Amino acid sequence: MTGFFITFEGIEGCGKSTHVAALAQSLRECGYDVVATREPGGTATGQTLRNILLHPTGAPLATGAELLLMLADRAQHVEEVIAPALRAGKVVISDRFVDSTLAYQGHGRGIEHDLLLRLNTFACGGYMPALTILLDLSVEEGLRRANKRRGATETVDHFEAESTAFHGRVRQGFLAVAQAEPQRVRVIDSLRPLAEISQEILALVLTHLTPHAPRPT
Ligand code: T5A
Repeated sequence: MTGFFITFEGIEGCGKSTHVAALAQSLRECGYDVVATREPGGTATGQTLRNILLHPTGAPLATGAELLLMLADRAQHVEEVIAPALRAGKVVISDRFVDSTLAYQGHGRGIEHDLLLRLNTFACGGYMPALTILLDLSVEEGLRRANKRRGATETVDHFEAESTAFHGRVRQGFLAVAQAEPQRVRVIDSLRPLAEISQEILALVLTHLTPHAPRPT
């Protein structure tokens, strides 16, 4: 049996981590075997890469280095976590995946789209999400929420420190992916109460799951 692969995408502070956790819990309560994971940092190797990516020391990371580290994280993540879980028939939910590369390194940094598609294909080894939830929110509100969650003690990471214009391009990048692949990518308005969004996501996911990953007996 093959499992079902779901990804969550969106700008900083749009609510991905919150909704990944909520969906995983709801699906487990329904009897599904769920693996919740994230990028970058879904493996031990990936956690090391995440530290370099989010808090680089010394000179700023070159754009190409940033991209290749994201892809190294993904290749390891697919081989070590995602592929085995899907082969075992589990529901895999990842906080960020290929679309983040298209939005951040493509629209944000300006790396050519076709190159990113080819490199993503290589890093994914053929594993692509069947369903992607894009939590859409204004940049201002996303950064406000991210700042509030971080509090006074945690430092701003490399991406959060980018300009509002950068995050605006990233948001447009995600919306462009959704427009190009409306069957896979579902846009959810994230400027609503948490419970309302969670319910909508769960209902959407259950309509997709039923034929693909039957509830275990
Ligand atoms: N990256 C990643 C790339 O550049 N390329 C890539 O290929 C990949 C994979 C990862 C960084 O890496 C970059 C993108 C990222 O910048 P990260 O720390 O994982 O860094 O950053 P994010 O994924 O952006 O995680 P955040 O924690 O910043 O945002 P989330 O997970 O979207 O938001 P969340 O759930 O933590 O919510 C933020 C706050 O808002 C509240 C929550 O309670 C929380 O306090 N909230 C709401 N409040 C009111 N109403 C709602 N509806 C709310 N929903 C959430």
